[in-house]
Amino acid sequence: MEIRGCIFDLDGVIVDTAKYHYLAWKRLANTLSFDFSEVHNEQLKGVSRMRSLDIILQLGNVELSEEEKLRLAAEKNQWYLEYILQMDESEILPGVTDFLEELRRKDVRIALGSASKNAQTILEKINLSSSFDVIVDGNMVEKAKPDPEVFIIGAELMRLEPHQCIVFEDAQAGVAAALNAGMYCVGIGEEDVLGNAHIVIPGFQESIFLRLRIS
Ligand code: B16
Ligand code: MG
Repeated sequence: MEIRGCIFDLDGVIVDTAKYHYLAWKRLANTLSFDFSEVHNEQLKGVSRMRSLDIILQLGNVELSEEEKLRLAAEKNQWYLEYILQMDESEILPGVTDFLEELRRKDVRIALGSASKNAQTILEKINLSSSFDVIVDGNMVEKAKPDPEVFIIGAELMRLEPHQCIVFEDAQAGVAAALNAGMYCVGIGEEDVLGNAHIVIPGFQESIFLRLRIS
């Protein structure tokens, strides 16, 4: 396995924006007169905005027109933006900055592969935009994870073949997308959730280079 590029998911890998998605979705559910728990929020990780809304409406047993759904999704995004506009570098998850710098020193190409349409804004707020050679976000893809599109585009823009890339993912849909793309996948989180990934690690640490054989 000769690894030339690394593709990073954003939410749950670089930063923990799931907590802000949760607060904004909960507020939306509450305006529709039902509650939404953090346990339910797990189902939304890595899932697109409109699919997330469908899952929430199903939980609350609410049926709405497409037009109304678009309006609610936009409203939720406004509330979510209020949170992410307050973000700064302190929210980068432990070990990420060192890992990205080490990859740069080793001349490994670096891409972002996120379902979020707010990815560029978040990277700017945490001052990490320049760490990525390529950024693929929810505005650039038609098919959501587990479709491999987001990672295939990432590899193409890095001018690499899928087998030359590692994907770092925290969500089941994202792990499936990476495997569907024919890439090596490192799960970030818990083994019992991300067991389909090639390896699972709790977070970024130095020894990971040895395990991944990036020289
Ligand atoms: P937005 P990722 C995903 O980001 C989140 O995990 C998921 O919860 C969210 O619904 C999705 O982005 C869309 O986000 O509403 O900002 O477009 O994990 O793929 O980086
Ligand atoms: Mg994620």
